Amino acid sequence: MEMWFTEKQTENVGITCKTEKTLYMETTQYQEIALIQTLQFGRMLVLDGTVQTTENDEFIYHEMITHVPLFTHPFPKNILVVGGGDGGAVREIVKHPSVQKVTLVEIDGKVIEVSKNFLPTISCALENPKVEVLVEDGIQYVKKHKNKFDVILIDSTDPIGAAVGLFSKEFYKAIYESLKEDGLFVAQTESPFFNKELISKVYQDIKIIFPITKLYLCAIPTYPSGFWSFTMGSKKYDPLKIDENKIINIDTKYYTREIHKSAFSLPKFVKDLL
Ligand code: AG3
Repeated sequence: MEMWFTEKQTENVGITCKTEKTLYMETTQYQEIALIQTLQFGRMLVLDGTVQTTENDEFIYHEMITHVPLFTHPFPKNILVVGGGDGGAVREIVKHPSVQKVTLVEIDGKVIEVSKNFLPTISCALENPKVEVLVEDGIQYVKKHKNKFDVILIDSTDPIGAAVGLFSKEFYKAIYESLKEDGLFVAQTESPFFNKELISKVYQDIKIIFPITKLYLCAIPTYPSGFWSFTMGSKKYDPLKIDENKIINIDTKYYTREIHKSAFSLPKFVKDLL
């Protein structure tokens, strides 16, 4: 008997993967967590039926959510990740020698536990001495800490349930306050094909608060439409005016100097959303 997993990405579109077995499944206070062994993508973390990360394509998302902002800031020392309990973003952040401390604030401790147990190549840096892992509400955490971080990353799920507040103008204001005077942040902002209104709204909201607002793109096979966006809000540094020589050699599979620039070249229909 063949087993297949389908994420219904929209009312009318889905992604279907042949699976070997379900390694773990549990419903927490926040969501249903599943860890599935797929043939094409390796192990896959699924939250409330939506694919969060897979062993084979996670590098694209995790490199792009981290290295673009960390190379935009000339000397990022203190980093906050909201969400991202799988640890993929943290693994990339600690590759930057300037980084002294990474704080990961994940609302659902089970996501961290499951990733540590089943996704060792993704969660491997969670035990790094520079990393502090906190299980609490990221929105409350950001509100409590002012003028503290060089870079903040919002590594969230889709804007449903507990994550809705992470896409709000009020939260972006709190992020502004939580950043140092030359700080910057990046949020994952969904698919330009399937989430057009969300992308427009988020961009406008961030633009009112941050002097520099930029959207960038990458291709991720397992996410809806395969085409993904991130939005950056920055107080001082422009990601397109960086000193390229400051991009040092760190071990990556997707991110390059060229990609750092080209990711900001937007197709006409995406530009028109902004
Ligand atoms: N967070 C973004 C996942 C969104 C995918 N959406 C979907 N499959 N419907 C990924 C977290 C990885 N650290």
